[in-house]
Amino acid sequence: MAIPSPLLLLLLLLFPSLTLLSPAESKLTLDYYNKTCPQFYEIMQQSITTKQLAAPTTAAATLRLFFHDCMVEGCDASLLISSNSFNTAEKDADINLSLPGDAFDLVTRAKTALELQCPGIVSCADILAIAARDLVTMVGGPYYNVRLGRKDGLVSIASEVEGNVARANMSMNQIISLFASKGFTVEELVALAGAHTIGFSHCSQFINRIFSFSKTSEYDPSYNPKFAEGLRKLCANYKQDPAMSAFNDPITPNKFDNMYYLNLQRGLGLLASDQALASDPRAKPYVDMYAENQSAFFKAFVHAMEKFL
Ligand code: HEM
Ligand SMILES: *[C@@H]1O[C@H](CO)[C@@H](O)[C@H](O)[C@H]1NC(C)=O
Ligand SMILES: *[C@@H]1O[C@H](CO)[C@@H](O)[C@H](O)[C@H]1NC(C)=O
Ligand SMILES: *[C@@H]1O[C@H](CO)[C@@H](O)[C@H](O)[C@H]1NC(C)=O
Ligand SMILES: CC(=O)N[C@H]1CO[C@H](CO)[C@@H](O)[C@@H]1O
Repeated sequence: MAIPSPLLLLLLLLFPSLTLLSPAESKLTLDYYNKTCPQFYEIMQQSITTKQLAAPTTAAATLRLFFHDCMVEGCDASLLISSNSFNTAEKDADINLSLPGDAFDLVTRAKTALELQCPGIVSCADILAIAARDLVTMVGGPYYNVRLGRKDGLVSIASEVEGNVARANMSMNQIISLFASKGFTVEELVALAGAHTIGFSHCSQFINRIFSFSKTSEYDPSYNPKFAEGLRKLCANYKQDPAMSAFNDPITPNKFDNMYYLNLQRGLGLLASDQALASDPRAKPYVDMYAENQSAFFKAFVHAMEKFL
């Protein structure tokens, strides 16, 4: 991409979702690098496999990184831009504190390998998109098409992350309208949230659900009591050890499957935003459908992921 004109820059600042669904992006194609970098898929596959075998948390870290990158200014790898003394970048917004290093490391490694073969051709945004897809597939999830040709963004502003990224303590109304503002229906939101079938969350993200929850209950009564008890033990010392984390899916934590939805039906939703899907009348029918039918979940997940441009 050429250096953005001040007007474009202003537009991007005013309408952060502009790049997500703009007509310009419809130029993305499946075979974008076939001529300019024929080794693209092979190099990606190699970088991804090596990294995932060495660090199995890479899959979840990368999927989350891709999602967050896409929610702010479209999938432009702006999340990879570093801060400087004039600008605090997206990746340094406090919510990004927890974005694990493995995903950044994978993109850097793949980019380095690709630069050796096809200098200056492949964008980091496309690397991140393919990595997320291949890793989802590698841990048991469905394969979906990733159209290529994204340009890396030059704009990355921490303050834009707030409000564009979903928080565990947001109300269902807030989450639904956030996703709607990015072009996603409630059905798509519920399908995308199924990404929490892998990976983990830090105690700080659900601590208010397990200690001093209310006057009448020490923990959130929508938790399965045994699960709440386990989490209270796990997180007892989280202030001393802020890295302490729990699996998002306590039953099959490393497998991309529909267990997430079955968990929600049993009070095993880790985050408040997870559990809320199972009680909200707009979201619940999809939770129940995906809990019952993994193919339906995979089909909806594929459809929603293919919308991230
Ligand atoms: C529906 C609203 C959502 C909320 C409120 C939310 C919130 C969170 C939070 C608070 C964490 C834990 C972060 C940490 O402690 O490090 C997390 C982890 C994660 N999220 Fe979400 N998320 C949402 C939707 C999504 C979507 C749509 C995706 C992907 C398509 C996604 C993928 C992930 C993954 C894979 C992890 C685990 C990361 C890891 O293990 O490193 N999330 N999410
Ligand atoms: C592009 O390359 C991929 C991987 O090598 C291949 O599967 C695909 O068929 C190619 N597409 C076209 C249009 O040549
Ligand atoms: C939600 O959580 C964030 C940190 O994750 C915190 O800054 C914010 O104050 C919380 N909001 C509410 C309403 O609790
Ligand atoms: C499960 O979902 C798939 C995909 O939507 C559908 O074709 C199939 O009929 C569903 N199976 C059942 C038992 O409902
Ligand atoms: C605001 C803040 O604490 N940002 C941190 C984000 O994470 C990086 C490391 O990944 C830290 O260096 C920043 O200080």
